[in-house]
Amino acid sequence: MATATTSFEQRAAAATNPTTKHLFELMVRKQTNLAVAADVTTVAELLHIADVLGPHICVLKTHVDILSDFTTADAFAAKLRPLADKHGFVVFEDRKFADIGNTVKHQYRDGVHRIVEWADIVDAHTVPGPGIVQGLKEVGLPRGRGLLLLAEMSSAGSLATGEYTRASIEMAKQHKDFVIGFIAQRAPIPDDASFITMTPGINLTVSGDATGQQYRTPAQAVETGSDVLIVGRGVYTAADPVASAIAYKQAGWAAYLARVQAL
Ligand code: S5P
Repeated sequence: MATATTSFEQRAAAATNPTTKHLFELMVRKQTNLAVAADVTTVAELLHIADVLGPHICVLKTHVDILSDFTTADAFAAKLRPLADKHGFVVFEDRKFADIGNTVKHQYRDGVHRIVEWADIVDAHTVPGPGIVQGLKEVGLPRGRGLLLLAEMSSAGSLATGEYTRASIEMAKQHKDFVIGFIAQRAPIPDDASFITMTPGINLTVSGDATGQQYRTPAQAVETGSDVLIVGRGVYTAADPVASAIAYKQAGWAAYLARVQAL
């Protein structure tokens, strides 16, 4: 099955990882491939975004370590998980683990954040080698969680290119039970539709920021094989974030339909 030619319905039916299946199913039901990057710094703002944008998104992406008033994982989960259930979205903690297997195991399971308790999906850099996947898998697989590997980045001058990207793809193939896909600018394995490609660096109006971020439009990203479009400031700093989320959702879904129907 090729990514470009296979519908999300077909990919949901074929999925073996429970998180992959759940995600594709809710994307189809809600007709959205929009992930919102809720890069705000208080829990109240994050929960507000989750509640008002929840109907329009398939993924809520968090950076829990920028929340200045985070108290306990239990309190956080008790507020966030009901919103994920109510609106039907998955929670992706963009932790970008990058250490040896033994250390990331603790960072995923322990500490103040206890990420595995409330995040359906996390992501990891591949720079340490396959031990990082092994460590995270020991914690996440028994809980039915999923991992994304960073195969490419959106920022200017990224070193995640060429051989690094190819090695990241191989690492994913070795751990298909737990690695559900990639953070990348284009589908890294275009002929394998079981992997999800999530793409940041998406904006409809600007082409970059002051610190190296580079943007493409939803249509450009979907054309190169992206399944889920990650939008941060394009939505949450807009004058009307709900209207903006709807605009991104519609642009992303139209591009997906065009891709599936064109082939
Ligand atoms: O390559 C990357 C990978 C990620 S996950 N480039 C990124 O920008 N991100 C994340 O996507 C980043 O951490 C931020 O949360 C979001 C992009 O935010 P925006 O405001 O630029 O849309």
